[in-house]
Amino acid sequence: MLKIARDRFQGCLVGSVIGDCLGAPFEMQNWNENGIPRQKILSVINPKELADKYIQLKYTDDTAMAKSVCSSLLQCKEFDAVDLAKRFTEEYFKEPDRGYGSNIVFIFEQWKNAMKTELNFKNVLYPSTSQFDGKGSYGNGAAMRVSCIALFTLSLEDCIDLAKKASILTHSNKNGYNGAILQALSVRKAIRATCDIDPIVFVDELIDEMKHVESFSGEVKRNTESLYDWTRSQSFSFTHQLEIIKKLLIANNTESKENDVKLVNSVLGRDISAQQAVPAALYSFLRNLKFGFEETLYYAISLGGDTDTIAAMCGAIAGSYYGLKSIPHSWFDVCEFSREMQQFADDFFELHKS
Ligand code: 8NA
Ligand code: MG
Ligand code: MG
Ligand code: MG
Repeated sequence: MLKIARDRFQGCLVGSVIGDCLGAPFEMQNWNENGIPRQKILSVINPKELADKYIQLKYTDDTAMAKSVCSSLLQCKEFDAVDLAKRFTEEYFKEPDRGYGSNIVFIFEQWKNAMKTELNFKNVLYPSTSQFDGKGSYGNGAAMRVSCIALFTLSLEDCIDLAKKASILTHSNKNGYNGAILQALSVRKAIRATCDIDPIVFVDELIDEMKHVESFSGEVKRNTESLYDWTRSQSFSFTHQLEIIKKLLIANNTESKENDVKLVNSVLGRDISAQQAVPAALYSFLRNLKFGFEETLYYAISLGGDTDTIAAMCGAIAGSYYGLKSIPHSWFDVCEFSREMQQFADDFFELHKS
């Protein structure tokens, strides 16, 4: 039996939807290297002020797709590629204006046709593996939806295997699915932490795990040059990015947020690729361990760029560690679908009790 508090299951999925809803108003609004000023963020999402307002902050594609992964795993009690593809497709055509990436929608269209002609998805991976001249998508759209896989699986191997399977359906590029694996592993580690997290140990363990994962999906080149040389390196790997995160954490720039954001944006990035968004989300969590859930989320959003997705992934990791109790009530109340995500978390929790 898995001994993890229900509160942390809830924190994971509620943290994810809250990150999505709170980050969405800032998405792609600020490409300044200094990111988004704290005052600007507080003027929109300060929990004290939101408590008096009768507004609803809408979720985006991140939650729309996470919803399908949760409901598919809970209903099928195992990974079922065709079931998940159908749910993604139905969800998209029900509400196409949730801010989906510009290429993923072609996959939904092909699946819709497959559903109409009842060919029964002979090759459910065909649309994904055909994208970008066969290279597949490396967008962050797989990573943003896989956090619940860390709640569903017990072993490390199953977590990696399922994160990959749930990703390649739409993101067959190795950086697209490996980014999703890193996100699922980060949630897994955060939710299982039994004492204060040492950020360096956390990263070192992820480096070992990702080295193993990436050794199966292309060469992982090691470079002993400086931080900047690494980021210019042609052969991208998440293992490299984790080494950069470790260097940033050791340099420990927690005193000056402005300088830190500038540096992080130049060495990690914060765009719609998994290569940039997943490390940015993980770093946001690890850098702010002293400050708690709320500050962590402000920081993730302050990077700018793909703020809803970075905040959704960071929110899932942070929520898994701090638990639902650490999330301001007014955020829970104003964010669309928080209650439903809490119910999904309860359902995953119950699975492990039986
Ligand atoms: P996706 O799979 O369509 O990828 C997003 C974009 O990344 C593509 O449209 C391409 O421009 C680029 N891309 C991905 N793979 C490759 C490749 N192999 N070669 C060249 N370019 C590539 O969508 P997704 O599901 O990964 O979504 C990624 C992000 O985009 C999400 O954060 C999502 O929220 C969305 N997004 C939407 C808006 C909006 O307002 N509609 C704004 C920002 C981000
Ligand atoms: Mg989105
Ligand atoms: Mg986004
Ligand atoms: Mg997004």
